[in-house]
Amino acid sequence: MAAGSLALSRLSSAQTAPGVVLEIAPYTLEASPKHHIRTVAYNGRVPGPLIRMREGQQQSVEIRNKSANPEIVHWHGLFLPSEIDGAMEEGTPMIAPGATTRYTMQPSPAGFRWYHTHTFAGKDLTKAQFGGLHGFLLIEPGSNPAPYDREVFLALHDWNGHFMSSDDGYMNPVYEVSTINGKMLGFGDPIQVKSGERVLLHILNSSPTDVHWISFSGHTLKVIALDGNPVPQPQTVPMLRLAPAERVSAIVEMNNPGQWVLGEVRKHVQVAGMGIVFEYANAGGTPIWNQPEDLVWSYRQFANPAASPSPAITPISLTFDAKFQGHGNEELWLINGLTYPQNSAPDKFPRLQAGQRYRLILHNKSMDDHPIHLHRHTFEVRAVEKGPEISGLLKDVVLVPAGTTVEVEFLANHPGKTLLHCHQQDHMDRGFMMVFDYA
Ligand SMILES: [Cu+2]
Repeated sequence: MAAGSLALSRLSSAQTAPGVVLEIAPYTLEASPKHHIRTVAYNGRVPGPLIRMREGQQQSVEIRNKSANPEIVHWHGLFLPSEIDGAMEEGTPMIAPGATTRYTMQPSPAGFRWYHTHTFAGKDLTKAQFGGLHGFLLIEPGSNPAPYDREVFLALHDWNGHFMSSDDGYMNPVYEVSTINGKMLGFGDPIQVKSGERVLLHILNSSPTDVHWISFSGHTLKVIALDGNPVPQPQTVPMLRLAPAERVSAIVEMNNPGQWVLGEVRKHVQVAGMGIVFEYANAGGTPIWNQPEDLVWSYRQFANPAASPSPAITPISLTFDAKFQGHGNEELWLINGLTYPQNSAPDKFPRLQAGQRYRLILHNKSMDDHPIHLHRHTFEVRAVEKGPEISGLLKDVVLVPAGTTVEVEFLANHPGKTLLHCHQQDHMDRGFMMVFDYA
């Protein structure tokens, strides 16, 4: 990345923000005194450091790979050129073991983003997103109204997975350990709060494969942003659902003194460790968990009704399905009947035109739910769940439940190779990807 280095030295004295340095190296995570997980991490911690950047301000980045395998850092939710976005399928170079890469970026859009590895795991459920290579990234807007007293960043993650054959014969990862910010419930430091505070929670699901359901006992969550983008209709909800790679930003009024658990609603996942204690100043007693009865979530409640018929939009129909390869074997994932990279040959998919608005019709014929992520763009969710069309819900990941169709629109205004894929690592590894090219 010689060009990147030159750009760095030319700009560093003028307008470039102080550099972000990420060092990728082996690390042993202590999820609890009985759970030591050998993994790879950024800067010797899981999650990696919270990175704050200013929207539009030139930012230098240095990535040192001190691990034994080639690495790559994807900046999830940003509008970056394909060469640095962080997917080899788009042409970003891998960083060889022992190598360092440097480049500059112009971070946008503002909001809660994240960064993570974008490598292949295959049968090794310690690699790629199964490991510790993920961290929070906050792109601060030019002006920050900050109507809250404090921000708390939480990352949900699952560890020590192994493949298990499900009823339908497909192989799915199951996990022994689940954490929030790298710790099992009861083994991390409680989050200290004060009565009367307004806390802005930024929650990331960095799980390699699993959807998570989160509630905060004794409190409600006012959702103000999804995937870092303000929602048109903020709502107070009893719990959150986060598919892999999704983010939820929610305000909590700290008005119920005591010690409370924020955790996974499904008991077996909380027992595996997914929970964290919030402790009010001077509160005694033991942490309380109130078990909700039902799982409740809807994207629709945060959106506006669709206003008027959309202008000229080009539809692109994408059908997701699996090819069964025999009982107990891993299935192959197909988009319009083809797996990656066969599905991304120039004659197979439409080449996007810059300036054109597209509607992706995501038709899930399979028996699994898929969190679909589009790189380098934000999309607007237009059709989801049952009911009329919606507008104003801006995301970069959308969960497409089994047997349903979800429709999203995006403006093709960032020319360059663009990856669309299922964010479930094992699905991605088995062909659930495709690359759009456009000039
Ligand atoms: Cu999937």
